[in-house]
Amino acid sequence: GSGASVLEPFVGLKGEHLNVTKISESGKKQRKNWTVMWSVLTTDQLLFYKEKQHESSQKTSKTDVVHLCGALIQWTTEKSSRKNVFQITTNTGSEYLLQTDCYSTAGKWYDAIRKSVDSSTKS
Ligand code: I3S
Repeated sequence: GSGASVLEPFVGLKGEHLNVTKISESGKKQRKNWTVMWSVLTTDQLLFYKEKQHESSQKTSKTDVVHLCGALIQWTTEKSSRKNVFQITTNTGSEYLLQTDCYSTAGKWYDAIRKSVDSSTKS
């Protein structure tokens, strides 16, 4: 059906505000610039929107798509002074840091993204 790519078990993760910064693009270091993004996880992509998306809304403000096939995800305490920071490295050499002050929220996203990485990388 429609929306089949949105993981049903991750209902609680359809969208949430997370702090995000892209620190590398195609292997080239970027200036760190933390931004609050409305983040949506699908089976093989992490989508970042400037604003929360409403299901009725046709307009989209998607600003970045992170392809999770072949990506790496790891917790890091070295790349930021913030707490609960994890890094996603894509197979094209882009690096993102994601963070939220709530430990359980960060853990929930880490686990779900890792599952998407694993399942999209295997298939
Ligand atoms: O890794 P850095 O350079 O210490 O990251 C900090 C900077 O991005 C800083 O901005 P300026 O470069 O304009 O000073 C940010 O305000 C900080 O939040 C960054 O450090 P954290 O530890 O928050 O990731």
